[in-house]
Amino acid sequence: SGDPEGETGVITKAKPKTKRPPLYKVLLLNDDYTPMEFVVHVLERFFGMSHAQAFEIMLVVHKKGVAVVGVFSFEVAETKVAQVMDFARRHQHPLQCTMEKE
Ligand code: TYC
Repeated sequence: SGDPEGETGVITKAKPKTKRPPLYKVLLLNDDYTPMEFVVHVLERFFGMSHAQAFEIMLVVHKKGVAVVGVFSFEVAETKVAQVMDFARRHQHPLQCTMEKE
């Protein structure tokens, strides 16, 4: 409480601004060519999912076109996207992974 600005007569409260960093959704996109088992493997390997979890999310992407596979800090999201894109490219699959601010 108090009136740190003075003069206005309006009671204000000084709030320590602890702005936390924004989070980023990592998205996996469907395509017609990447094998389902490859996508399941990607989700297990890079997103720490169980086989059952990975299969479930893979099917969501397959049916709906896209799904959020994780939410991370900018740096971690960027790394995940790069890892998935590199792994897909090395195996010559067109799998696409991207990120967007939450
Ligand atoms: N649609 C692919 C198929 O039928 C499977 C697939 C699922 C591809 C998820 C990409 O992110 C993806 N083989």
